[in-house]
Amino acid sequence: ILEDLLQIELPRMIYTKPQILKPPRCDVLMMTPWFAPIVWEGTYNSEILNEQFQQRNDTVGLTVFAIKKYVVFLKTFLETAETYFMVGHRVNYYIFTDRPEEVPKVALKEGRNVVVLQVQNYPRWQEISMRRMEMLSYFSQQRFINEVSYLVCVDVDMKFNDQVGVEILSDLFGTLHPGFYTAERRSFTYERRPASQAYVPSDEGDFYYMGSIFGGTVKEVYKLTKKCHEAIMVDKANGIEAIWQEESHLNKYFLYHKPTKILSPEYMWDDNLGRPEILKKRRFLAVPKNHAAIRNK
Ligand code: 2GW
Ligand code: MN
Repeated sequence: ILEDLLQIELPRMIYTKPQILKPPRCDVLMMTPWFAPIVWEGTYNSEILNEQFQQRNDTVGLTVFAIKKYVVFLKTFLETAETYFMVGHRVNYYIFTDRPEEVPKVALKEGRNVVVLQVQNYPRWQEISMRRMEMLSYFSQQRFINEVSYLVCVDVDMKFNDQVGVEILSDLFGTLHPGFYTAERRSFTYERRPASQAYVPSDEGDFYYMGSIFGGTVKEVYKLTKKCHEAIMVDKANGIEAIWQEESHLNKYFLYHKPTKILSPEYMWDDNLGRPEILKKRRFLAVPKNHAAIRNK
């Protein structure tokens, strides 16, 4: 990837110069202590990023699971992704489902494809959520590695509401949970029982990341999902399940494998949390769901 970057030559471009004494945002943290950018509106220039990415002609994979009744979320998810996700770039949508015949036909722009991957269903919802790690690791090495450069792995009960583009891409990225980005470390809902593989001691932890959107290169996503799946299996053998299922394991992973980029809550928002001043865009939104109706089998 670095080699590819070195061969990119940008055309003449006109834009206002960066100002060393006038950072674009003073109200939010733009960089972690390990020098990973935190992506907020106003901190990057899409024109430059798009030009660089365009020259590489890479494809981005967007993975989503729609098991049982969750197929109802696919139409809005795909339609809004066509409007806002990686506009102008090549995209493969990978839809994991047990109901392939219920995947809606949505009109796709050029360079964009839907791939339906049939998978089994699990009776417990916790298992449906956690088994995503197993299936993502399996398909990463079987298929995704040959088809895309980056993977973006998301929940399906979501809609795109503004641009989500190549600014999110990096070797390994996670997203700040919208409910915890201002919270103290002690209030992060990490797994706190030492018996679980997802255990995080009370004096450690950088951020609380949300399980509903993460990604990176196929290689990094493979390593992450494989390790999380293995940890989930060890827990299972020990008769323990982490408090927030695979989200807990993801948080443990990111503590000891620092993400190279972090997405602000613009990339995972829930309107139940209001509209704070620092939030200039709401790019990816939770779709309200009737828990009783949608979640029963
Ligand atoms: C069924 C009953 C109860 C909960 C989930 C499900 C279910 C989930 C299902 O019947 N079919 C299905 O495809 N799913 C997939 O799992 C779907 O992709 C969904 O977006 C994902 C996570 O379930 P969800 O969205 O209902 O849970 P949230 O929105 O509370 O998710 C957070 O917590 C989860 C773990 O508890 C995950 O970490 C998730 O990434 C978080 O956003
Ligand atoms: Mn969800």
